[in-house]
Order: sequence, then C-alpha cells, then structure tokens
Amino acid sequence: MNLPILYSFKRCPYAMRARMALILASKDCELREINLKNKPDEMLQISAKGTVPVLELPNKVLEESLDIISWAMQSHPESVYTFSTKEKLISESLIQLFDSKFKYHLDRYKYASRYKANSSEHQEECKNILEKLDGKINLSPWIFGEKVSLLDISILPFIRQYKIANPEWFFEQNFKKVIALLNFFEASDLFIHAMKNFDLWDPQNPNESLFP
Ligand SMILES: N[C@@H](CCC(=O)N[C@@H](CS)C(=O)NCC(=O)O)C(=O)O
Repeated sequence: MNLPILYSFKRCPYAMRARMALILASKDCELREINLKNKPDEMLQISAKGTVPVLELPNKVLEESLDIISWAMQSHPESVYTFSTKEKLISESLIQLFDSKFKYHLDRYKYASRYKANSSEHQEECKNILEKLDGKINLSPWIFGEKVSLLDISILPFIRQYKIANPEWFFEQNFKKVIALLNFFEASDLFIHAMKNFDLWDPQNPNESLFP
C-alpha cells in the first residue's frame, strides 16, 4: 500500500493538530514516530528544516502543520465546523497569535533557564492572551458550539502545554471558559485518539504503523 507517510512526535503540539485533522478527515497514513534528538535521514531528505509534522504524499511534501490540516480538510470539509467569512478571519488571526506570541511566551515560561528568561513575566503574557480569549468564548463545548473547529484543534494543544507547566496555578485562574474548553478537549475521543502511543520508528526494522 502506498499510503502518505506522517513523521510525527507524540507531544509536539503542531503534530497533534495535524494528527487530529487526519483523524477528522479519515485520512489513512503510515505514522513514523520520531526522536527529535535523532531525526531519521528518511525525513531529513524530504524536509531539511527538520521539524515535525511532515506529511509525505506521492506528489509533494507538506512541511507545515497548517498545510497538512488544509490538505486533510480539502476532501472532508464537513468533518469540522464551517466558518462564516468573519469567523474564518477571526480564527486565522487567533491561530497566528498562538503560533507566534503565545508560543514565544510559553517557551520562555516553561524553559525560563534555557532562555535566561523571567518565567513569571512570560506566564503573565500567556495569561493575558487566555483572558482575552475567554472574553470571546460563549458557546460550548467547543469554541463555536457543538462541532469541533480548526481553531479548537489548532490552539488547544498549546493551551494544554501551558496548563501542564503548572496545573495547580492554571486551574485557579479566571479564564474559566478556557479551562472548561480544555477539560472537554482532553476528555474527547478525538484528543485521546490523537495521543495514541506509537513505538519509535526504526528504519532498520520498519514496521508499518497505520494511523488513524
Ligand atoms: N511551523 C511548524 C512548526 C513545527 C515545530 O516547530 N515542531 C517542533 C516540535 S513541537 C520541531 O519539530 N522542532 C524541531 C526540533 O526540536 O529539533 C509547523 O507548524 O509545522
């Protein structure tokens, strides 16, 4: 079988969002779980920048999580919430905010000594973003109501990382709707499925792991 190949890393938030899109769109692929500290040559040969996720298709290679999501959704747009034009713009700008500013502060909050950063300043910056998001959310269980959206799957893996850095503190904060959203997300079949364990892919002994 000539399936698309997904190079992935279980705990990477970008890879998580790509895996969720593949699940939602029922796109079968071969999953290759990699070690970020020892990336396989097979992956670096098709994507020299060395980040996951990477999706190898018969005719092209997708090296960005958002491109993998768009590819997966092309044939199954109905598997996620359909945005109005305005919602699409809002979602795109929120995803951009989380990929840039939120991620920047998240890394410095979590790995303050590595970045020689003041952890609490960066914790505060992320908190401000989540408080603003909280003010915009009214529906539930997902951001746009009953149906999961590309915004949910794109930003929740980062909010989860923020929680993991200090869960006790996180749950005491005022962004209660964001907390409820994250709880719902983590308990969802979609997330549980996306977090399935895979053995590290071994090029010498390449067992094919099918996903989803
Ligand atoms: N813009 C990329 C970012 C992907 C990314 O940065 N992934 C991290 C893991 S979470 C990575 O592979 N880093 C390379 C490394 O750690 O060597 C995307 O959306 O796919």
